Parts: sequence; C-alpha cells; structure tokens
Amino acid sequence: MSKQKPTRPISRPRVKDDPKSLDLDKNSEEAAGQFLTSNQGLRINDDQNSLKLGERGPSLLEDFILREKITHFDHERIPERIVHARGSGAHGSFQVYESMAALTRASFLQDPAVQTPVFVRFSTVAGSRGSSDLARDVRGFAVKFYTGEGNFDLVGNNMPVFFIQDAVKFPDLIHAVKPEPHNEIPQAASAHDTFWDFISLMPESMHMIMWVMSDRAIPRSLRMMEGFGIHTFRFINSKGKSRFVKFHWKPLLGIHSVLWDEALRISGCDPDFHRRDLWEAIENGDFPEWEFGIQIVEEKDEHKFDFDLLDPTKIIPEELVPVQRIGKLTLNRNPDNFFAETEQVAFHVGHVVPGIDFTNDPLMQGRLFSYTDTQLIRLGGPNFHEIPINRPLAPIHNHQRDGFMRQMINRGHVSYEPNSLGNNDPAQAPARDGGFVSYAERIDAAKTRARSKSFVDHFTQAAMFFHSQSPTEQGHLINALRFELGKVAAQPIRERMLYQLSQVDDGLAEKVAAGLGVKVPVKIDGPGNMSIPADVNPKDLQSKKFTGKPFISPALSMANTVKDTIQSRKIAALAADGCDDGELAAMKKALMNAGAQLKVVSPHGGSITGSSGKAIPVDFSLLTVASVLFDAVYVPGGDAHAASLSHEMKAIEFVEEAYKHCKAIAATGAGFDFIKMTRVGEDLEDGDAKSKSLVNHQGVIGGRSAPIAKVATAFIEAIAKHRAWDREQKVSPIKEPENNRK
Ligand code: HDE
Repeated sequence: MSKQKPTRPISRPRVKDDPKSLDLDKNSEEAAGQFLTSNQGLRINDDQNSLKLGERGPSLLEDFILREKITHFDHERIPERIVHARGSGAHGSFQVYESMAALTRASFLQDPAVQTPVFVRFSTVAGSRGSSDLARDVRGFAVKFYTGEGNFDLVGNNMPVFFIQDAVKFPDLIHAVKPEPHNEIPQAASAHDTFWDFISLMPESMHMIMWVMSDRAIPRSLRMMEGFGIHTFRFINSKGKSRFVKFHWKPLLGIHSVLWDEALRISGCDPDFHRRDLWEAIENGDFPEWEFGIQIVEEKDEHKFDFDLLDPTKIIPEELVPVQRIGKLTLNRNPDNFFAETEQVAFHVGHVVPGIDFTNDPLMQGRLFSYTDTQLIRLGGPNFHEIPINRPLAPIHNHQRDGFMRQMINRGHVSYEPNSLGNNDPAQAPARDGGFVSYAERIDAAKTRARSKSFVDHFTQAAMFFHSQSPTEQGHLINALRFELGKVAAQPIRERMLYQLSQVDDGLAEKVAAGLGVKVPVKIDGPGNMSIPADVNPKDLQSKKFTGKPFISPALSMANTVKDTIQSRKIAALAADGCDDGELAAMKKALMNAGAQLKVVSPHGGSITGSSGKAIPVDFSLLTVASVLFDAVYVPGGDAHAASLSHEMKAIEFVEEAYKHCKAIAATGAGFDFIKMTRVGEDLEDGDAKSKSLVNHQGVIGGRSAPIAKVATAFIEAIAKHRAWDREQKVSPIKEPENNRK
C-alpha cells in the first residue's frame, strides 16, 4: 500500500529484455511514495526520538524500534575480500559473433542472436576496500556470465601472467605485499621491504614483475585495459574433443595508462577516479566494450612451445598463436546498490559450464578450492549462491539443504539421492541434456610434491616483455622499479633484486641501479631461487640468465594500441570571465561530435561571463580539480580571461602539469599567449605569434590567430594518440647509467 503516487521516477532505468535485470527486480526495493517501516513492515511514526520515560528521562528497553534499527546498524559490515577488496562493478551483456560449436559446446557461445547477461567486477588486489583506485597494482577483471546452463565465471586479471606458479605460495605472496603486520604500513602499495624481499627470492615472479612495473599497473580507465583468464583452460566440443584455450578481453577504446606522477596526484584529488569514470561512462551512454578473444592450441601441440602451457607465469605470444575475436562484452547498466551487487557478488574459477574445463595448472587447481572457501566466511555461510546477484538464471534443484539464511523453500520430504519416495528427482542429466562431464584426461603418474622442470625458465619471457616495450614504456618501467626499490630500506634486498633484474637484462638492472645509487651485484650469496623444498639441490631449480636475442611481441606494447578515437575522453577548458565564448562553443561542438566531453574549469564556481556577455556555466572550480583528472586541456582566447588566468597560480599549474604529463594542449587567441608564458612556451617553436599558421608541436596545438576548426581537428588527433610521449624526453629524461656493476 502506498502513501501517494511516487513523486520521483525509480532511480535506475530497468532493462526490460535483460533476464538478469528482471530477476534482480524481484529483490529490489523502491522507496518513492512509500511510508517508512520497521523490518517487520510496521509503519514508523517517529524516527526522530527514542522511547523515553519523560522527555528528559532514560530510554526504555521496550523501544523495539530503536533496538531493531541500532542492531541492524551494528551488523552492517561484512569482512572485506582478503584480496581484491577494492572493486567496482557493472552489468552488461555478451554476444558471440558466430557459433563456436566446432570448438566448444558451451551454449552461450553457439548462437549470435543470444545475449547473455553478465556482471563484471574490476578490482585492485592489495588495498583495502577504501583504498585509492590508482595504486600500482594488478587489476582484477572478473566476469559472471548468467548462461542458460548455469553461471560461468571468468575470474581474470588485466595482466596475462601471475607472480607464482603454485597455489601453495599464494598466502606467502599476499602476506608479503599486504601492509606489514607490525605497523600496517603501507596501504595499497607494493613499495616496501616485505614484498621485495619475497620477490627477490622468487625468480618465477620476474615476468609478472615486468608487467606490474609497467604502466599496465596504472590504467587510465578500467574501460581501457585488457583482461586475461591467465591459466590455460580447455574447450570441449559436442564430440568430446578437447583443445587448450587462453581467454582474452580486448578493449575497443585501446589500452591506455596514466603516468606514475599522475597516479600519485589522482590518489589525492580523486581516489575514486576509476570507479567514477566507469560509473559516469555508463550513465552517459558511453558503454564500455571489449571483444572476447581466444587462443586455441590443439592437444597434439601441447609440447611444441619452449614453455609449459600449464605454467601461469608464461603467455602464448599472440604472434605465435593469434587471438581470434569471437564476441563482444558491453557494460550498459550501473548497479542499483553497491553492497547488494558489487560487494556481495561471489566469483569462482570453478563456476564453469559444459564445454569449458580446467587444466592441471597448479595455480588454477588451488584456486578451485579457494573461492568457495573464502565466500563461506565473507558472506556468512553456504547459501551465498542464493544472494540475488549470485543466483543463476538456470534453475537450481538438488538435495543441499538448510544453513544460515536459507532462502529457498524446498518442498517434499526427500533430500537424498537415490530415492524412491520422490521418484528419484531431481534426476542426473545425461551429457546430451547438458549434464557436465569432466574431461577424461589420461594421467599416469606418481604422487609427488615437485615442480616440473618445464617451469624453470623464469627470465626468457620477462626479457620478451621488456624488449617488446617502446623506449617510453621501458623508461616508465625503469622508473617504477627505481621508485619501488627506492622505498626498500634493506640494502641486501635491493641488491638481490638488481641481481634478479640482471638475469633478465643487464641494461635494465644497470639503469635501475643508477637511480638507486647502488651497484648491480655480479653474484649473490646463496641460490638465486629460494623457493626450494628442503631436500632438493638448489642447482636443480636455477633458471639460466637470459642471454639470447629476445623474441619481440608487438602485442605487448601499448604503443601499438588503438589510437584513433577520443570517445568518452574528458577535456578541460580553462576559462575565466571574458573568454571567447564563440571559440569555446566551437571547440565544445567539435569535441562532442568526436564523442568526447568538454568541461569548463574556472577560477570560481557558478558561471563566468563570456566575451559576448553570455553566462557560461562552470563545471568545476580550479579548487576542486586538477589537470590529472582530464585527458587534455584547451584554453580559448579572450584578453581579459587570459590576463586573469596569468595571475592565477592554479591555472598556470594546471597547464604546466598537463604539459609535464604529455597531454594534448590547445590554445587559441590570447589563450595561446597565456600558455606561451608558462613552461609550455619554452619549447614552442612558433616565432610569429600573430601568424594564422597552426602550431602543432609535440601535442601542443593552436596559435594566436589559428582558425578554431583547424585547431580542433589537430587537437582531436593529438588526444586520440593519448599522449605526446616524444615530449617526455624533454620534460623528464631517463638518465643513462655510468659504470654500475660491482
Ligand atoms: Fe584470486 N582470489 N586467487 N586470483 N581473484 C580471490 O576470492 C586466489 C588469482 C582474482 O571481484 C578471492 O572472492 C588464490 C589469479 C580476482 O570478487 C580468493 C590464488 C587470478 C578476484 C582468491 C589466486 C585471480 C580474486 C578473494 C592463487 C587471475 C576478485 C575474494 C592460487 C586469473 C573477484 C574472493 C571479485 C579473488 C584466491 C590467484 C583473480 C581468496 C588462492 C591467478 C579477479 O578466493
């Protein structure tokens, strides 16, 4: 019964043809137009005062309304995830381009007409739930497909390899990277002694270290990163034939990152930068999209590579086995409620459907245990699959019963199998009716605790990654290592790390060492690998230093990514009273036509008055934002506006910071004079400020009298390139080391 007609529309648009959206509606609550009630449905008359003995007297135990409210509040928190605590989620759908029946019988990969609802959760790994989005870290990329045959969870990361080869080392890795136990410092950061101590003793992590020290660990947006299933899985077709498969997500906007210096600033200006970006993009209708990619390896080719397909510290270079793009994931709806959906969603590598199966990757095997186990404590019992976000669209029928918070009301008196009293229902499903049959892999082996010799080469692919990076990316990676190891207090750990890096590449180690003011040791005390069982000779598990010619995989470099779109990019227009509103409007139109947004940033909030006397609404005051929150900056003309910006320290900083971070900067009219008086001007080549010619130099675009249409076109091209990296050599060059070996 409602109080009156709802005065406001329901908060989020429903997706009528999305079955999961409709399913969630069964549990959704909408307060508009309703009376306030207790949890028993009792209407509350006074939510301002507790029940007291007299106006100034003590509260009464009888106040069941107070007690209910406070008790519920007292129990609002659940444990955060032990890893991947900080996350952001979104709903969407997946569609395959054409039937994959030849490779897999998975029903959601058969019919291009079928849209499978999905829920995706992105996360960082090390930080707590409230930590900054911009930590240097791996990003989780977990996708729950609500298929007709049950849920399939692809619980991946934005990097295709992992630190360790065997699940038994996972608690050690996580203990090492988490804040140190004596003082709980640092939050969401790997730049500390325990992490690098562990890593320096575990050379198997070296390939992953290349990835996490690269800019992949500080994405520009969750929408602009790749995703990987990491482990080798199996695809099984309806004839029972198995093939190995690696899963990929390829973002249609390309793979882009911020600079570390920006990441540090963003963490202060807007620690929710990624979460906000994802949320706003979806609200604006800029639906994030990824293509689903697969790499297929025939069973007979299992051993044809110089690495082991079961080793999660290795990739199959795309140049050896191309990634086939077989479908598309689109995120199109923000959650209604963070806790109910993003926090309570429970992923599990073991949630598979017929047609997808596991391999013996020892990391994956451990994960198959961990995910259900962790939900038992985090979500409070064995019925977490009944939480609406986790509930499959496929019906559930089994003999599992009871437990905390059971929602399902199972009818009948039979809860065992076989039974005659219930006609032996629910019945087991033959394979032809979708019954899951594990792949009958043949194994003839002795029981052992051992690492396969085929897992021992730790440096070849690390070298491949490093050498496949552009010089700019290599520079960032070196600087990241200098930063991280620079925060390590124990000198022996730094030295051991430099030694490990020298096993990948001497030049890399020497450059990092130059930044630390430490020499690269030629040898170290004890074995390079300390992850060795008590009775094994360390020599048997030493990886050889990489000395050959590295394999170059262009797919590993972000320099080769998509650079022809500015869709959903956020550009700041730095404007004060008197700015040329004609130019501002023309630039806004050009950018919006290209799919981007222009936000007016001014010395104060409210509105400013343009040169024609029009009021221009201000999106942000300079106090509340910084240029690190934008992709590019435009400064329009207007003498009074340019003069006031030139007296505004924050405006100068805004442009200079964008310049330092190699962002596209455009300026017209007196706006061009303004940027010339900042650090940007030192490097401009334009001698004639009056000329109509267009300056277009390392991402700085414009001119005193350059036509706005031409400026806009060149600006859009420059933004699409993401950054003018050639500028970086000038702004912050990497110093070449002198003799740095000891
Ligand atoms: Fe996870 N991981 N993990 N992991 N993982 C968890 O499960 C674990 C690993 C990944 O948004 C936990 O529900 C072990 C690799 C993602 O809710 C936990 C090992 C990859 C998420 C767990 C790994 C991942 C998790 C914590 C080594 C990339 C976030 C909360 C054997 C392929 C999912 C939870 C979300 C979360 C265990 C290694 C991805 C404790 C034991 C490799 C994206 O169960």
